[in-house]
Amino acid sequence: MVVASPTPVRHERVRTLGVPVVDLSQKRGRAAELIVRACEEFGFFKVINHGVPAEMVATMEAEAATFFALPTSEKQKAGPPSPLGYGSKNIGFNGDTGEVEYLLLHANPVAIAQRARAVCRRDPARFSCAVGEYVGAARELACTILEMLGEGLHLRNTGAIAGLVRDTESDSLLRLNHYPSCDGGDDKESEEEKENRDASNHHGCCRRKGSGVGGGGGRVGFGEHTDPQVITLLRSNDAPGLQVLSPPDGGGDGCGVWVPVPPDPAAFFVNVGDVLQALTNGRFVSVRHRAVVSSFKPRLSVVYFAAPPLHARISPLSEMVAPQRPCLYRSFTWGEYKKAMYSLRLAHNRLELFRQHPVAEQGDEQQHHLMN
Ligand SMILES: O=C(O)CCC(=O)C(=O)O
Repeated sequence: MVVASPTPVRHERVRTLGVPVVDLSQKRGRAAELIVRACEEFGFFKVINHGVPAEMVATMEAEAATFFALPTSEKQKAGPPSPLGYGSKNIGFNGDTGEVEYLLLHANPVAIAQRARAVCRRDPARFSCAVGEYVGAARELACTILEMLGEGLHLRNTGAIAGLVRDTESDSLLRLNHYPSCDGGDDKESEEEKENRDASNHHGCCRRKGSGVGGGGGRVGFGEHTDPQVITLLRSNDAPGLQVLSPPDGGGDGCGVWVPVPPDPAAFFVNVGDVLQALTNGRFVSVRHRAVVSSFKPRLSVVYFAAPPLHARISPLSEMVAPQRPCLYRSFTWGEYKKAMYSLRLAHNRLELFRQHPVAEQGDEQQHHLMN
């Protein structure tokens, strides 16, 4: 029987590190190189000058804020999460909890319009329109980034990965997350947070200190996990909370450090998902990340998960496999992967379930390749 690796035990270490920034207005070839490097080293980067109109983003955020401001009984009419729909504190079906409420939507227009009737009873069309436009722009940005990845990796079909997300049957999702502030909604900033914000404005990185989740005794909003899809595009208001693990897979033995990501409402944060790790045969690593609850301000994040269709078959791309780099993963459909994911806790390393047999169980030829 194959058993997924258990939840990692990690020391609570938080450290300042700048995250890679990719300016999409620079020469495409250079931006593509930077994206490939960021995906290899961090599994994570921030994009600026991305072309998504600020008004569209503001409209989406306003819709999210309006929904989360409703009385609980109203919000519950859009739940319980199946996994789509409104949920509070419980994440998934296996006992994960956090200080978060969320609305998970399928990104296809028909599903958005249907859910809108429960989410925004006063004006469902307004909600569908805001979400539909945002999802369209996020999908375009995700596909541009994936095409650039294809170019940077010198794939024969540079559009192959983006094609999975452009497919009309793509299983992409949008999640709206709302994290309350630790002190119940007071927007006052502590001295330490003010210092962090000033530091991040100057250096592009955050200087949190101390122990505990987030280095400041914060609580878990959304626990440690990787995203299962191809890539994720996240943007948030100006409240901190997102942290990524460095190295992206923790480096084994729980020795990774948590890197707080300073918020930037004008930017998108992009992370490699499990499917992209499989497609690149482990060259890119699906980054472990989490959200901690800020002590001074509620956090609102809007997250687009770019996914293949359920029936799409995923296996390492032929250009990513070589005698010195044997195929790490067996092929699976996105539907199969999702099923495995829903049976596991948030923090499990689910891609391990799809690893090829260990070297000792493979043929002699494969072992010979590995030894050379
Ligand atoms: O809200 C955040 O910053 C992180 C959210 C996240 O990781 C998720 O929704 O999967």
